[in-house]
Amino acid sequence: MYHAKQLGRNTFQFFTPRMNAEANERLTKESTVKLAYANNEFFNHYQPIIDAHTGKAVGFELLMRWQSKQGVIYPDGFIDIAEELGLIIPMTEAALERGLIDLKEWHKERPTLYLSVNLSPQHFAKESLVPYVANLLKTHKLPEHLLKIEVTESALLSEPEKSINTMNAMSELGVILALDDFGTGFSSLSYLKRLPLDIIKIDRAFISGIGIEKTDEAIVEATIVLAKRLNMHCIAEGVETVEQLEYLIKHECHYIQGYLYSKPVDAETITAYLNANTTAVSYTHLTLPTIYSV
Ligand code: G
Ligand code: G
Ligand code: MN
Repeated sequence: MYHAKQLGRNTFQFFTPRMNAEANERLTKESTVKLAYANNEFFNHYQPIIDAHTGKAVGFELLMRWQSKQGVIYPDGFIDIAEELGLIIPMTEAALERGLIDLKEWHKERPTLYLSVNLSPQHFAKESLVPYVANLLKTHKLPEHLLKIEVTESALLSEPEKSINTMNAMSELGVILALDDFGTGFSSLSYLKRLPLDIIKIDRAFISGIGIEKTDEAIVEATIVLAKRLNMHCIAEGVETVEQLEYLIKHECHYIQGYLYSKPVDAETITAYLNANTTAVSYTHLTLPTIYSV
């Protein structure tokens, strides 16, 4: 049935032994994810978002990981299944709660740091999301603007009205909204007008073309201009080279996320960065974006 549905509705497919194997594999995977959730095997990594002017972190994106018996598994190995099982909501809530505890710890070093969290479309359509977040921030005594929520355009595909209501309520609460993976979806520019967005994250698919592909550069530049004209900030994702960094700074996108500064790392590593207060990297000395200078 899954196989036929994947090919579109109103169709049929003959059942083959290969599909049987696939269905079994899926079932096994589902029960492993359920068990992993019950056993608390999911944990948080964080990737710094750097202000290139200072070379210091302004905040961190929470990226979930799974410590399985086979080793660490990345989100593309479990998010789909967690969404299908409806587990993505409690999993993300648990991640957010861990994240806020870590953020409070980092605030001892620097109280302006924020946490940026990815929410799945399902979560956005849930009415209790906003009161849940409001309550959580209160419990942790955190100002609303230090939580950022990353949404993708796919949040608007299934239940657009509900999602737009949630976004408006979230924004009224004071939480900051970022549009993730900009340019990779169906990118209707009208969303930029309708949604209370504060940040556009330029997808790494375009950043990786800087210095290589004129089309990618055109898209990056246009996005930066668009964000500026709409009074939004830009964050460049997947920045890996000094050349990309220089290009972005020249075009006035100075919030940078990518391996050039740091891969996603565990909470203790972030605490260590902050305690060490590694020398800031100013963009006037562009040749030395010290890796890990948070
Ligand atoms: O590092 P990377 O492979 O970690 O992350 C891939 C994607 O997985 C991210 O773009 C994000 O959309 C998704 N993701 C990561 N963590 C979470 C989470 O806690 N909740 C949800 N819903 N998605 C996440
Ligand atoms: O939420 P989103 O899909 O944007 O998540 C960001 C993803 O990009 C995560 O999977 C993260 O591990 C990955 N990532 C972050 N920085 C870099 C980078 O510099 N290079 C590459 N290849 N991937 C990155
Ligand atoms: Mn993201």
